[in-house]
Order: sequence, then C-alpha cells, then structure tokens
Amino acid sequence: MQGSQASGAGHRLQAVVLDVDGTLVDSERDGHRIAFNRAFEEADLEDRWGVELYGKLLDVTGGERRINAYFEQQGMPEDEREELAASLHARKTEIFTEMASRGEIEPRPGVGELLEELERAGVRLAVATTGSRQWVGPLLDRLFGLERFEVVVTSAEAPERKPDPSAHELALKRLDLAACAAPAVEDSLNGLRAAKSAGLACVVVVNDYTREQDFDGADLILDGFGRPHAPAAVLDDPHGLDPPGRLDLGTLRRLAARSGSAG
Ligand code: XBP
Ligand code: MG
Repeated sequence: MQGSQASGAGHRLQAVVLDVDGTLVDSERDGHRIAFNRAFEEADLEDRWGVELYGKLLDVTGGERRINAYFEQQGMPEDEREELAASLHARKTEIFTEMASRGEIEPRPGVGELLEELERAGVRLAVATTGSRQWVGPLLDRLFGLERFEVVVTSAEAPERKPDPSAHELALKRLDLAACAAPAVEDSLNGLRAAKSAGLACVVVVNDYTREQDFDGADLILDGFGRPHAPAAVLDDPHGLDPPGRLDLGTLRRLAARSGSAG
C-alpha cells in the first residue's frame, strides 16, 4: 500500500508537512528573540536584538547561523565568532526549551482545530523544521502531544537549513509518500522555497514578520489559520481553492487533488 503511494497515486491528501516556528507557533518575536537576548545578557554582552532588527535577522535560518551572521556584520573575526555563536546558541537553546516547557509559547489561533480536523479524517501529521531537536520535542509535546506527529524532522536530521529542501525531502521519505499527497504549510519565504524545491505544494500562512515577503509560487496565501468567529483573509488563491475563511481539510484536499493531476 505504502509503496504504491510513493510511486504515484498521490491525488488524495494523505499527510500534511508542517513548519513549527511562525506557523504552528508564533515563536520568534516573543520567544526565540527573548531567549537570544537573555543568552547575550548572561554572557555579559551588550548586544540586544530589538523587534525590528530581529525581523531582518530572520532572513538567516537556524539560530547558530543567525548569531554567526550577526557578529560577521559587526566585523568579528571568523574563528572568534564561530566559537561565540556555538556557546551562545547552546545557552539560548536551554533558555528557549525552558520557556517552551513552562508554556510560554502558544499555538497560533486555529492550529489546534486544524490538527484535530486532519486527524479525524485520517490525515497523517509531519513536521519539517529548521529548529533544534532539544526544544522542538518538548514544545510539540506540551502544546499538541508529540505522539500525534508521525514524523518530526529537525535540524538534527536535516542540518542544511531552509531554504534547503532536505527537511521536507526527509519528511516525505519517512512518510513514504509522493510529494503530491503531502502539501506543506509554512509562514516564510525560506520555508516556501524549501517546500517547493522538494516538490511539495505549499500553503503560506503569513505572520507579522513575513507578511511583506514575496511569496511567488505559493499555492495559497492566508493571513491566519482562521476560526469560525475570526475568518482569515485570503491574500492569494491562484488555483481557486476557495478556503472558507480558514485553512481546512477541504481546502487541503483540493490542493492535493490539484497537485496530483498537475504532477
Ligand atoms: C526557524 C528558524 C529557527 C528558529 C530558532 O525557521 O530559523 O532557527 O529561529 O531555532 P523555520 P534554533 O520556521 O523556517 O524552520 O535556535 O533552534 O535554530
Ligand atoms: Mg517558519
């Protein structure tokens, strides 16, 4: 059964490959950014990442790479900044893991309802993130229950960060599915590029850091997951998927059906 799915008959929605940062959770501004700043403070550094600056730094995915790129901009020599980035990121990861375990990071509105609807329909859940395994597990577990995600790919398994397609490719491989059976949900241009390079259709659900990005090639763009009393605006719907004010099972099924016949 699974082999035949991988080899082609993928016009039925079978799984969804979800991003974490910015998608399942609004974790960047009030989560990772705060943790980076605490790590700087504990190391007696004067650097602090404000809300606006952090938005620019998000162009570089992966926390350690982000710190490294920032100190490179400050003119720090390579060997010095690599060592500093590694130690700061290790501490930042501990701080963020504690924040996640204490419940300080919340799901984006409507995510819980979407996951329940997908599960009820037998759609398998997978995660493809550039974040670190140390915090991804505790965060998913606290918010949703880790066992609900059949596949979780983090930077531990896919060290080439997005927009590299390796996290999505590995998620598909572990699901044993063709790309057309498993669309992705992302919040950022780096995430969209990663999903598309791996051959997945991709819904982009923007947030405050990403809404001005140019999501050329996205299969659907929404400004939120949407809830019955708070519908999400449709920012672009190039295939006429016609979501009912929220990202729902029917919309993802229409996307997979389209991807199967187009691919
Ligand atoms: C998310 C990231 C992550 C987080 C920080 O990208 O780039 O690096 O900002 O996590 P995406 P770490 O949502 O596209 O996966 O510090 O653990 O790297
Ligand atoms: Mg993201």
